[in-house]
Amino acid sequence: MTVTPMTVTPEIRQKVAQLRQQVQKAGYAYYVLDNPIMEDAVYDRLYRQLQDIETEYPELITPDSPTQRVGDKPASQFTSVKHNIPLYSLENAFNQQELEKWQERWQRHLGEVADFYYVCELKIDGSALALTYENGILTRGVTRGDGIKGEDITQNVRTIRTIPLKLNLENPPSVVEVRGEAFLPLEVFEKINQEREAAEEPPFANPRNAAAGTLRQLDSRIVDRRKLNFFAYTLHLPDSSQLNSQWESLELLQEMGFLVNPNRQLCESLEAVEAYYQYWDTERYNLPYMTDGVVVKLNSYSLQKQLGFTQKFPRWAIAFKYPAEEAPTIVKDIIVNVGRTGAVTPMAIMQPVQLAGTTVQRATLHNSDRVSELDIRISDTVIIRKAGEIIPEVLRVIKELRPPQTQPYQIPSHCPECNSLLVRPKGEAVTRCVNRSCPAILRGSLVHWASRDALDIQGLGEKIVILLIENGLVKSIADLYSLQIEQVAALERMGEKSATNLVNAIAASKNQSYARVLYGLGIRYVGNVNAKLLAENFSDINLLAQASIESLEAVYGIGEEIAQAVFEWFRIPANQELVSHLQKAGLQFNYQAFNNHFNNQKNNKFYSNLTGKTFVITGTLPTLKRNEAKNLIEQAGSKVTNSVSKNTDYLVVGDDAGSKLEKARKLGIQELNESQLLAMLAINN
Ligand code: 1X8
Repeated sequence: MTVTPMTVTPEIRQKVAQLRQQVQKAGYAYYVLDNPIMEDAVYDRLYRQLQDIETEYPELITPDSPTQRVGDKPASQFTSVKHNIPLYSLENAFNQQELEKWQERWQRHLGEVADFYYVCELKIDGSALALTYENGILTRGVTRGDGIKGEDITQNVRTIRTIPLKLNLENPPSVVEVRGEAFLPLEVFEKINQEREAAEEPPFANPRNAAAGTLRQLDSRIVDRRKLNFFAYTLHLPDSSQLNSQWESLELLQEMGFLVNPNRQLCESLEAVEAYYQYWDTERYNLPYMTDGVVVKLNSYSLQKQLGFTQKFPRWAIAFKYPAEEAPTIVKDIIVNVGRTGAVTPMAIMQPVQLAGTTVQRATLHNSDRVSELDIRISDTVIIRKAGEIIPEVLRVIKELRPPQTQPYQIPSHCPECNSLLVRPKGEAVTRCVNRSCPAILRGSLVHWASRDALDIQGLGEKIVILLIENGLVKSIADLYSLQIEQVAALERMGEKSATNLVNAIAASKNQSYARVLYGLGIRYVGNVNAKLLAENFSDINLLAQASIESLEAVYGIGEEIAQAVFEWFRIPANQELVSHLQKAGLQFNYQAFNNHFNNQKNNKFYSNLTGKTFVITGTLPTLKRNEAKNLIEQAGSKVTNSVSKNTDYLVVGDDAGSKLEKARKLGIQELNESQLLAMLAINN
């Protein structure tokens, strides 16, 4: 069969323009206004239609099409480019006095100023970006860099849904430059850190580092999944006479389609600025993103112009920072902690100190390289830092305050828990206890199993875990499920009531999802996000246990290292035995079983004959076009319909699935993703 190229008719052009406008408007309402104007399913359909036409007529694809946010291949590197206008940093004020001094300074510089306003904005803990729009189209996104030159990360910037690909302006100027802060919502930040800890990678110290790290990812598909966001705060137009103030700029940025932080305020005096600062000092903890201060700017552009810049800073703005969550203290001892994977983490034990609202007396030193780098010693004065929910860390040692006759610290050669020789594989930062029966490993595994994001067993904390192990009641995770109330009640400081509660909580954990169970097993690199991915793609633990490295890697989001780690975990006989014991105990090891109450179904639908079955497809599948999926299903003797009803046997679910998925879940219809669909079709052919 020969394919004749289609000619683009005016009708098609018009249809594409219309679809783009609809999809763009819906995206704007959803992401920027946080106020959706259509159902997900309707959006899906429009997006899909647009995508289909663009596939058929690639010559119609434009860079501002809403389908063009995520690139299909990673960049090999980023290029360094010069900023159109340099990015200055801000002078800091740490207290009221410094703020007043700043006001005196600019007033002295200007002479008498009749009246003025300040604009107060929240200072976002993120990474600054400079965006260039040419004739209204986003053409460049650059990191701050050193303020003169930055890295061109346009491909990554395009994935941020609150950055318009096209400005909402009737007659856009030839060049518009927009600046703002790219940031990670705290929820995403915490997820990323959990994943990193599961992978034994050091967590990001703060959302700023995490945002910067994400923006420098070469693969824009990964950036896309990280859900960066962006607040715009500076606007440069070619004709500077068009704007009179920062406040007007913010309003225009908003009209142009940007997300502008709503918590801005015009202030008539420094007193008003201080009140704003005080208000947000407590209120900032209720925001879904991190702020570390208030940016105060003189509102009037004419005053800004008269003041200009020093070598480093604008004279007309200042960052009024909240006190750093850092504090000095003294090291009393350095110990090592053996984790559930056998990894040895050196920890500093310190004189208790108040930090970010809590008393801190332990800080992580990460690994032995970090210990050598810091050259931390017992009796040293150190600065510790706490960011978000992370364990505090030692930031630096104040060597000037070191007393005489201290000794450099050396990581012990033997495990403090089981006394076996510790090993540090070549090229790795982590020192490990490799004794499989080290009590520290069992203890850590049980604590992890019971933790909030795993099986969430209330009352099973470290203290109880230690008691259970010391009394020989628990030698493996599976033993938890055969604990008797009397056994637990006999433990120190355990009554009948708390023992009953604990045994009940353990029993209740049998209802936790397969994904949580997978996470709880503590497989290296499998944090809760990866656990979900694995559960969705290998609907049953036996499929996962038998999966090849290639099929694991074929899951979108599962990389080589994770695939390798999962594969190896299931090759270890003790792990196979653990899974089998947990299965016998009644834990969930099946995705459908959990979601759709197929527990009691004798013949698993997954492998059944497909003749006469009814499928519905929703969302965008990763590789198959909808028509291709439909053809394949029909070849297997099933039919594909458009809407979900009680007669639907399977719902094939892609990205951005909408109301069909909701309805299917209500009806308990079995869900399949693309790889499951393909596996099922392969089995039936
Ligand atoms: C940095 C930041 C600014 C603002 C918010 N967050 C930041 N991190 C703002 O003006 N709203 S301005 C700025 C800078 O100029 N270096």
